[in-house]
Amino acid sequence: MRSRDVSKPLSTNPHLRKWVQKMAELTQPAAIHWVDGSQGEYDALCAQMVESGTFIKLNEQLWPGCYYARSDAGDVARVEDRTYVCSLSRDSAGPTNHWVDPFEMRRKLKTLFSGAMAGRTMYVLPFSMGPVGSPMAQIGVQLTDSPYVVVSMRIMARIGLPVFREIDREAKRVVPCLHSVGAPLRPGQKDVPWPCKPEKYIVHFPESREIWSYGSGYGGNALLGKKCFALRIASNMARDEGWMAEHMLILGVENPQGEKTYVAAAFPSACGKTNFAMLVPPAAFQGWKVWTVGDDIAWLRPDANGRLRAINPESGFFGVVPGTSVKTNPNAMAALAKNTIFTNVALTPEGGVWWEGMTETPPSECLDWQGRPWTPALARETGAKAAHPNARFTAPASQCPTIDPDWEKPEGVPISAIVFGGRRATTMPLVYQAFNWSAGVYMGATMGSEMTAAAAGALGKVRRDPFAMLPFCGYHMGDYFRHWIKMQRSLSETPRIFHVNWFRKDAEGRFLWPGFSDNMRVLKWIVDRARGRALGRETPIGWQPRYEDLEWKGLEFSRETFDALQSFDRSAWRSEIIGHEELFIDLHSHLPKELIYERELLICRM
Ligand code: TSX
Ligand code: MN
Repeated sequence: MRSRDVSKPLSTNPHLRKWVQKMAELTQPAAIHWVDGSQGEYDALCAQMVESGTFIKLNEQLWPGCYYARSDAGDVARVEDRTYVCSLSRDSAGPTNHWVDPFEMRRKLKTLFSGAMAGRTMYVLPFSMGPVGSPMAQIGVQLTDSPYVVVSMRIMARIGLPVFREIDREAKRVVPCLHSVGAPLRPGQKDVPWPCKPEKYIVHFPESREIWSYGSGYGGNALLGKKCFALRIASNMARDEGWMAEHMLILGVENPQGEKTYVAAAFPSACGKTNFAMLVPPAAFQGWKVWTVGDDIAWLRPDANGRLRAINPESGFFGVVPGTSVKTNPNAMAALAKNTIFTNVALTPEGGVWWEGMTETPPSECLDWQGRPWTPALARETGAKAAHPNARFTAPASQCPTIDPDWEKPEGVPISAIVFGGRRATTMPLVYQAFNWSAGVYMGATMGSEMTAAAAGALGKVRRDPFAMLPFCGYHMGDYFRHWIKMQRSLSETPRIFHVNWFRKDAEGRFLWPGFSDNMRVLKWIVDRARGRALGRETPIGWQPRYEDLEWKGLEFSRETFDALQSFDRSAWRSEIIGHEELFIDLHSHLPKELIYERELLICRM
């Protein structure tokens, strides 16, 4: 087959072509490559990265179609302190975002991007967040000098020719995204496996709907469709257009009668969101099935009948690897068994991958995520980890055994329940239901999670993370709460709202709840409540199941433990509400009055 001339534009859109030209003049790439999104192009880019040392091809027998990458040791996670929302006024970004004057930032970016792609290829990468042509989808074009980003984006989003066709057909508004690893090459200079720059900038212009990212090749810093577009920019679009861009998984619960109920859920990091999205019901739940629509982001919009419908704007999973095993998440393990890119895990001598928590017995030797020899003995002596704690798999969603048959439906799936959650050793019961929509918004606004060893800060301290959106809301958090309150008006039927906590502990520090598959018991009650066929008990904080309201088949779980798990501790709630107040003070000038009143009502009920 004759190879195509990749420098030939694949779009006729004059605005797009002019912008590409202008950005090429700014960044000075050695070549321009218009991405068609084909398998052949993907294979060629992977082969080129194997050649250059960015990728290692894994053992084809053990890990068919899989590649292995090690990032620079200083480029291993999102950089929240280098993430900016550059709205015209500081006030519209709010106190939870880093703000810089947009004119000043544009000047800075012009300098940074000047010649930034020298010696490299600039890829013109069109992507659709959401199924191509869906009325809920949005289109972006990312210019990037990273082939790793191009192949990762092919898994995480719909890219290439069908998207160019959409741009040309619809003359649809496109979100321009400029990305450079910030490591130009002089003529003859040898490249490194993971080019990047210590000084990183992840910049959003919410009014002009632009993203500029400089200095990083990793995850949410570089795959701009994900956090930057689908959450920070999309939250601005959603507020203006009457929909919602949320940090939520979407799952469908099918009962033995074949009835399907969809649930969206928001959890802060380290709560097992991907595991919940791919939940395997306990053996005793014969005929029940949990289907996966998405594990990270949901776009929700009221349909013509006022029902809330959701799409997963992504097409892949970018999941944390450590802790993922056949035991904790067999569906994720199946999804990542082939055609997957692994970043910062350990490499075994037979050309396979390994990470902490994958198997009970570690390999007797391997190379760690930085390419250094690692053995179990070394780990015992020094605590050295073979995989980086934020190591990732990038896998096609279509490979998940529980992927929902309707996951790519252009109109989305109808949402009957919204679940919030956090990691809380005390105070928060296993599950309770908000009295109504505004009480549910209060629940989401005051969400919190205890810090684990992975995050910086005091261990065990509750960190407020409203709607799990603290790092992802692209405007003032108080205005975002108001938008949630206002959404009720465009809904004929509001989804019921719940809070769950899989992590409550007893006085000896042992988890009270087995979690994982047994979360199905909670999920069943949630679905039954949402469909108006389960009972509960009214408490000061909301509706709770009684012991006899949950299905206990196949699990020995005492009424006493259940009572401890669900118990309401008045003094703990008193300090909890003081914690809410602390958050509200920061947002005070933009807080909707409904949330003030909800807090007052909660205090009164206590
Ligand atoms: O993902 C988790 N889920 C959700 C599963 C659908 N995790 C892992 C969190 C880190 C990402 C959990 N950890 C869950 C949970 O429900 N629960 C726990 C806490 C826990 C850990 C181990 C046990 C029990 C609870 N093991 C035994 O009791 C044997
Ligand atoms: Mn996430």
